Amino acid sequence: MTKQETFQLEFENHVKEGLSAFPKFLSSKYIYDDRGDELFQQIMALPEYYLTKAEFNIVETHKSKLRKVFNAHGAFDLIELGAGDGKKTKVLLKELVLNEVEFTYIPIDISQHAIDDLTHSLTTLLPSLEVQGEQGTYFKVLERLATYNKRPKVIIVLGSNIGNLEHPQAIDFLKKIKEVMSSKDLLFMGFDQKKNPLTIQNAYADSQGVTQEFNRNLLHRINKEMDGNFPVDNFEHWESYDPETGTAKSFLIATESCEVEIKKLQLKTFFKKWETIHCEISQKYDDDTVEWLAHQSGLQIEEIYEDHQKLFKDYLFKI
Ligand code: AVJ
Repeated sequence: MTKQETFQLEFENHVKEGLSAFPKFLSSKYIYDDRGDELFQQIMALPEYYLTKAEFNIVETHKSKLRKVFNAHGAFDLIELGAGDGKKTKVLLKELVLNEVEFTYIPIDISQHAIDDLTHSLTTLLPSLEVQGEQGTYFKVLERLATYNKRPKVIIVLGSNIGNLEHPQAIDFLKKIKEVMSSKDLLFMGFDQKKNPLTIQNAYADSQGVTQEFNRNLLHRINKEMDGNFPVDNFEHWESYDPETGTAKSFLIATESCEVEIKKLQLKTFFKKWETIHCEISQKYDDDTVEWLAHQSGLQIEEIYEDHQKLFKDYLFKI
């Protein structure tokens, strides 16, 4: 079975489980097909979605400090998990290349398409940059790199992607990264911060309804890929941020009762009016929580970088 087929089967089993459960759920992990990627690009450009701008500001403000920290032990591999379009990373890469730092940029992504696009745009922007894209799941590639690469590693994970994980899963994720790290290696990772609840609420319930379309893409994918008949327009997006736990949760809510049939799964599922599907969490953090996650995972915080509006932080960890 190809990787693609395995992932598709995983998606189908997830849909079966999530839509048979009470309360129902579907994971945001499956939003990202081509259309989902495009909608996320649109989200990053929204005025309400402060995360991308804030982290861009961090990288821009602290780039020369970061260059020195990353380069402290000489030539290194800069490994990025979840490369995306690399707007923030490009600031770092440019800083390193212009200062003639010796390093190789290794973006890892599940999508070969994303890697090819990124590699292509980088050869135009920074012709002297050494890029070695790796297609695959983060940990398989990381393990492979750890066994034959002798240079110090700087692993970067931007965008508060860890926020989609519940704390126990986040700890597993950090532990797996820690396992491939040696004493000279670094981890540089974004964590969106607790702040005025309204700022968070607005970032995930934008006025143009892009986030609604982003979530609805899950239903569109089920209709298209599993021969389903979700009346997608009858599912409205709802965002709920809990300032105590720091968890922003997104839901799709049925505004009418309906029966949905998904032929490929031989599944019929009924929605009562106002029934929910939980789609995503976007966890918000503070220093104590990140400190606790690091401690649980065997990592240590070395440095904390913040944007000028104090909305977002990137943490530098070592083992
Ligand atoms: C890609 C996980 C960082 O949770 O902020 C954006 C995804 N969801 N708007 C986030 C997302 C709704 C995003 N991450």
